[in-house]
Amino acid sequence: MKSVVGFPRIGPQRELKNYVEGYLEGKVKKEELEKAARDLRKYHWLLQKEYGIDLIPSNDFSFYDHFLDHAVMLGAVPAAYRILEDEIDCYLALAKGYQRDGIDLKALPMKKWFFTNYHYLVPTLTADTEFKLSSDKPFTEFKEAWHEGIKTKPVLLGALTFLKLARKTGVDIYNKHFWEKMLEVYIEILCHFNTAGADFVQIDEPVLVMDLEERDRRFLKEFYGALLKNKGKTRVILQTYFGDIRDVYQEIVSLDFDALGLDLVDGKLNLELISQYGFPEDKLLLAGIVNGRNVFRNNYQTSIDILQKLAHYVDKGRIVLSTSCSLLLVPYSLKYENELDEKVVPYLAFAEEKLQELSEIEEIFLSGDFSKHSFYLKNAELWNLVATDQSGEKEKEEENEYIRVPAWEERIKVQKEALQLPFLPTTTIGSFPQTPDVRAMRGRFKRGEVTKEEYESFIKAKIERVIKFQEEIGLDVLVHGEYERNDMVEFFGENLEGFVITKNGWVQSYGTRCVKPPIIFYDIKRKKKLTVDYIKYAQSLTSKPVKGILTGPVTILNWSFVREDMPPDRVAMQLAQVIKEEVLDLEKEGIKIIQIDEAALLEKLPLRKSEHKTYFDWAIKAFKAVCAGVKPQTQIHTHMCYSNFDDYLDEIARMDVDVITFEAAKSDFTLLDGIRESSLQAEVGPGIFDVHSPRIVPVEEMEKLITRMLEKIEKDRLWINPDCGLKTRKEEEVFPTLKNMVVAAREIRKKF
Ligand code: THG
Ligand code: ZN
Repeated sequence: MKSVVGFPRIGPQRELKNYVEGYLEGKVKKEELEKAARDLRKYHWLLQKEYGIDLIPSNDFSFYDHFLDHAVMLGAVPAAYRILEDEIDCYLALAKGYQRDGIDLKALPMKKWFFTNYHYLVPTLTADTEFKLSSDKPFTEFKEAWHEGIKTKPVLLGALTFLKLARKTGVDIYNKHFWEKMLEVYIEILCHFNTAGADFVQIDEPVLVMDLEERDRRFLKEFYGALLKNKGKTRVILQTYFGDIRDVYQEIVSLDFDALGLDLVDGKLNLELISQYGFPEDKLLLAGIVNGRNVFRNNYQTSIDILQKLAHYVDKGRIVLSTSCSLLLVPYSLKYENELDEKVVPYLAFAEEKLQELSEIEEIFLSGDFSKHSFYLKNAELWNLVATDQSGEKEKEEENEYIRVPAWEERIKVQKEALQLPFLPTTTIGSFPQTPDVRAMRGRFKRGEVTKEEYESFIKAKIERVIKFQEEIGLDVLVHGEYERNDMVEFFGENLEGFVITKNGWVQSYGTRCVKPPIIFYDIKRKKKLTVDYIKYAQSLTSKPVKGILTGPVTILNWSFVREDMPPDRVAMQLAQVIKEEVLDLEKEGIKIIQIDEAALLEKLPLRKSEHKTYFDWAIKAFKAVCAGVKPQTQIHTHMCYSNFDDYLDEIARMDVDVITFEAAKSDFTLLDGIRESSLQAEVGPGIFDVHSPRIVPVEEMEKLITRMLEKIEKDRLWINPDCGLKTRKEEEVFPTLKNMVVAAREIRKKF
């Protein structure tokens, strides 16, 4: 048998994005939106059926985010939003906010989904939360598929994952009084599926791969002990992914689940757990062998090895082949890629190709002598071709070879002398709004409708305009606006050697927003300067310093797909070398400030604390390798976002940057206390307005904020800037706020 944990839902051509955005803009009718969603679901189900998948998921579809769907279904949303009676409107208000007709509802905050680039919406659980079955989405989808002749496996988010990942104010999630009502809702859902004739239900508990405590184990026993008494004829799968379940394996196998889904790609230890503790004879084992987080073909030899080991403990008939996690994290299909490097294509498998892989592996596994099977032979030949010995090539450098000299205290003096900036210097993070004309022009250039010269003079005109704007409002450190870049990682992927770029390899990042991660396939080299020309041009237009903006090695790595036989630390160091070449070229051209963005430094931080140190060691080493060798008077900035880095300030201090800007406006200043108490020496720019809000922020509000920040951070250490890049905003939203920001900084300066 074959199972898929979840399928992408944005549509092979990002159809859902256009429908949802169209609906929000009032250009698409609700019926059209609903029909588009039904069509997509049908397409996903039939495709999986075509490839012979036995356990096809439903309720993995979402208009925006599956975590929000789940919160809505449990009734765990603030009453204020119910003022919108229409189900979809209420749902989208939670996702995007709603400001109309005197109603002002804010969007829920977002957070990264484990170590992926997917963001889920974070509901808040309070003492007022009243759990109540509030949506029939899972049942509707089940019926819809049944109508197509497919009996799906409905997917539900598990209780512990939901409780642990939600925000809590004033509630103890482990207190039975709090979750009793939620249990009733889960029971009600199971009963519904029983009645509807569902053979399987999949409950996702990815938090089980994290470090867990005794109270988590107790919760699992109590909650699932009670829930599973009500499963009736429906067989319940406990699905885990993103790692191994070492802290709860024995508890889980002793519960009355009918099947256990284990990730055998990210959770190598799962195999050991089975060999150590055995696997119950009454359960199915869903063996997650096809990587749901990467775009490379499966190595059949590796998978067969795992399956054969499993077969010592579980009879073949009870092993179900599965993806390691939901395929939400990979693009749809290679059939939309007609311009890819032909040498690379055979090594790639997107969601659709992964379905095929499940079929092939099953066939090989069940055939008597697998080593003669044509699928096996073909796959073995493929991987033999690229098999390289990566072990010998690793250089044996030490982190201390990357120490920047002189030390920060000395450097910062030299820099202050060289830059002559006022105190509370004002700047932006790098990108300016990518207005529709910029996107349109890039599209035309890529399609060959305008020449390189036309495109370049268009970009230069944009740079000229934004430099002029920044001078007019009086910013101290200017940027060139990044008009030449689509995405801060894709751009570097397109212009460096070693990467492969797809045409349509979109992956949902949040809601209707997608990214197109570049693929690292070869050794990385810089064949030409990447950013120097435009930044140099921008600097030629002004006497103020223009900050050169680059993406750092760890972020490029974390937002790319990387071959599984390439050790990440080694790829990070290769990336560091090419970014360093770019830094030195910028410096040579007279750029005095260089920002190396590490927006995603913490994204792939391992889920288990015991593995943090190893990660930080190589990630920080790579970052430092970029900066070592830069002149003392060249000021190195970095920018970080999307993570709670309060807990990692001492690690961040090790990056030894001169200035760091980050998102703080929303985190209530606790971060500033943390900074004061940490070993971080750098000057800091805790963003003073939230770039994700379209609101124009008044001068007085920012003055107040700066005054409060000055209670925590000395005046000579504080920078004034927005909390992130401005790429996704509209000019009319941010230009006035930027102007106000500069005025606010000047007003405060006057008070000293
Ligand atoms: N780049 C990459 N990953 C990211 C971000 C990024 N992950 C975290 C965060 N930023 C996610 N935020 C966004 C914000 C906007 C968009 C995508 C992710 C976006 N995407 C366009 C869309 O969906 O229409 C498509 C991209 C494009 O047109 O170039 O707007 O910055 N790698
Ligand atoms: Zn940011």
